[in-house]
Amino acid sequence: MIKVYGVHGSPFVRKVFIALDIKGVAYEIVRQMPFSGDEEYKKINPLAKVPTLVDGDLTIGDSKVICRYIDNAYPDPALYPADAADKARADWFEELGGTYVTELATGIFFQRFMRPFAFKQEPDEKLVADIIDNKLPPILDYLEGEIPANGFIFGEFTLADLSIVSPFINASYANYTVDSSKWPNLAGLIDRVKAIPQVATILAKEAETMGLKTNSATS
Ligand SMILES: N[C@@H](CCC(=O)N[C@@H](CS)C(=O)NCC(=O)O)C(=O)O
Repeated sequence: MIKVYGVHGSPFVRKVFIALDIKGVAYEIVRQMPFSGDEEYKKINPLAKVPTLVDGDLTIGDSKVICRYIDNAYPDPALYPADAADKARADWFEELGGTYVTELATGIFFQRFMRPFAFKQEPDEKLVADIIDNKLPPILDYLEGEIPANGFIFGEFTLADLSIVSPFINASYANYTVDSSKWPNLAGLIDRVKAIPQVATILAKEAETMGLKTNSATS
């Protein structure tokens, strides 16, 4: 059976769990905490990041690489668009979501959630305010122009939608919500992605394992 190394709550591991659940592929979760300095884990993923996927003889890291593999190996239903230009655009959104957007959104999550709960430190609210007031709005404006008012970016749901939404789910755990009066398309996409049954199931498991009081990711 496929093994996925990681934990509930990581925006990257979440993508892999949801992709496998939508495909109906069974998998075992091997609990691997990020930032744990686990030397054994580095033998299968020298970057020491989660997720890592093991499928028979194949061992690979990085959610983008893993999700591409899942989509190729288990094609039904497709989780990336078929058209070459759309595919490239989906890759762009996955890259953007997994880098800059994650950096900002998980910056809020790290300060307000991880610091108090995992490291018993006060959050740096100045840093959080700088992200919310200055750094996020330009990228939210950009995303707003790329996201349709209804449905998903490419009509059907793809991992591009999830890659954009996933970081905001983490930010919502730290009381940040995307203002639907300013960014209605993005806020709507977040709600539509969260309503997909396989996404809702994984978010319920996150709430359970992380002891969350669930907040909406939009307001
Ligand atoms: N590009 C990677 C990023 C994975 C990543 O940064 N995972 C975080 C957890 S959310 C991690 O393991 N961080 C540990 C570290 O950076 O040492 C992916 O898409 O899988």
